[in-house]
Amino acid sequence: LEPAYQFMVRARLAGGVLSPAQWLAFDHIARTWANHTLRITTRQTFQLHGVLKRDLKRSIAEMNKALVSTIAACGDVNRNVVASANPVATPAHRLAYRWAERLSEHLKPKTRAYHEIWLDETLVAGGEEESEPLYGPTYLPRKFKIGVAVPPTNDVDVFAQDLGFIAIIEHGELLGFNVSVGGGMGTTHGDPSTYPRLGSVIGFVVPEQLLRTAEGVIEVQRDHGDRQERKHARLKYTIDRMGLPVFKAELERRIGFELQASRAYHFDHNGDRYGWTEGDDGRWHLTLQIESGRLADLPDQPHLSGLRAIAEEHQGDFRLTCNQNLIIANVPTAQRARIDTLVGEYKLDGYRRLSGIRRHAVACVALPTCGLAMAESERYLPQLLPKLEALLGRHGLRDEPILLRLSGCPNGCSRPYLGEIALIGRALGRYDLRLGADFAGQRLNRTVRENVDEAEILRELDSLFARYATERNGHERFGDFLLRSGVLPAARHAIEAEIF
Ligand code: SRM
Ligand code: SF4
Repeated sequence: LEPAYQFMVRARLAGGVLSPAQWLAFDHIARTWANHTLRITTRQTFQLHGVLKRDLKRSIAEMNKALVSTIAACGDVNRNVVASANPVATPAHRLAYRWAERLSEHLKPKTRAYHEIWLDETLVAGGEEESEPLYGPTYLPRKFKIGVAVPPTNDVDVFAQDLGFIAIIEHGELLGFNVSVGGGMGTTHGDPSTYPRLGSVIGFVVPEQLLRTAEGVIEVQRDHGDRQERKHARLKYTIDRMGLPVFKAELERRIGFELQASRAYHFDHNGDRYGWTEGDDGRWHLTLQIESGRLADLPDQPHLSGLRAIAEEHQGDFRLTCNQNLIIANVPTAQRARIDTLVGEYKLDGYRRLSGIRRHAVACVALPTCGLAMAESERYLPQLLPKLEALLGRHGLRDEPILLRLSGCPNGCSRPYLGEIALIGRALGRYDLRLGADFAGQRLNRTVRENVDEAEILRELDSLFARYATERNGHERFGDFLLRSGVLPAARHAIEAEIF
């Protein structure tokens, strides 16, 4: 008798967009074969947890029936391409999203093995080498991630991506993209040869050069990435080993053109805007806050059912965000009131009452499903937040926006190295406390206390909040204050996103 092995299934949803019909398919799969929850991830897609081995094939087939694949959502290939979650604001935004979709499609593995294994397609002769012109027979040394950001919003944390594209839009026209390479978060406790790294901006390409540029970066990583030591296999280490100028020259040699000088851009923040916003075409978009991205039916918060009810009536689409939130997008004016009614009825209107820190809190899954977790994260957030809110309230900072990121281990799935405050799991109940990132995903934080428990974390933060409340300059952000005031020593090496 085989044990009841259970699996996590992750979908591929470029830019986090799905139709109401696709939403209903996910809802059905979650209720039938998973643990009755849907989990919005930090890469804008859904994960399903608790799928039993015998139900895996049915769940995956059902997703494919709804025209959603799980191919390359994991593995040593290009993963889900993330894109600014408000690509409907203007035509240029829409165009930037289309490019993200094209990247996703273009870089998808060509193998039919997925279809043969999961969708009962007839076996086709021919090796992977022939069928994978880009990845080749051995694929990449490691996972590879791409994000497309549309300034001034850096909701995709573009500098955390192996390859980031920053849309340059002037007078409503998409001119092209700045190219950022070598971002990545994961580290290993106690191993200084591993580190988080912000992407380096190496130039600008016009839209027609986008796909070839992405292929080129992937080719260089494929051929130069470390295949001996898995810990050093991500693109960030390849670039630091080769040196950025050599990497860039090799990229340009392969793609056959030189990158132009990078263009000016400015990011304001990396969060989501909650509530209703209007697009240029008169349609409306409602951003809801979903704590840790977990949609479930709790007795006082029937969120999963609420979204099913909305999907049954909604005429637009849904957009998942990299901050684990949800946009009910493209709502015609006439349907707004009905959506508001459903949102209220199913207690999805919490976004109206959020404290500043709750608006900007992201937590990775961690226990009980993540096999790599060293400490709690998603399940700890609801306990930690009220304590932080109480401290902030005491110092008159309840509404101050502060980026909080929790990860159950140093792999950094909540991109914690970009939190103004971050906790990174060491052991049950113990975390490294990191502080001092900026508010727009352009500066890494640094470790302030190692392996401390909640009481010590709260004590440390209480004294810092007290100073912040009295010593900050105007609207100075918490992370910036910590640096300017000298609470955090000046960095020994540059940590701002590098402009090459
Ligand atoms: Fe992650 C591994 C969850 C985004 C860095 N991540 C995992 C696994 C699959 C654990 C495993 O390998 O056994 C986790 C599954 C937990 C579970 O029970 O569901 C997991 N990662 C997640 C998600 C669900 C976190 C979330 O709370 O939303 C995110 C799913 C993304 C997606 O939809 O594709 C998720 N992971 C990230 C990010 C953020 C991002 O991509 O923007 C990072 C940091 C960025 C980066 O890659 O550098 C990230 N995950 C990792 C790493 C460390 C990689 C490294 O270079 O060291 C691992 C471990 C590994 O790959 O060996 C990992
Ligand atoms: Fe698991 Fe660590 Fe990722 Fe959290 S950061 S989901 S604990 S691998």
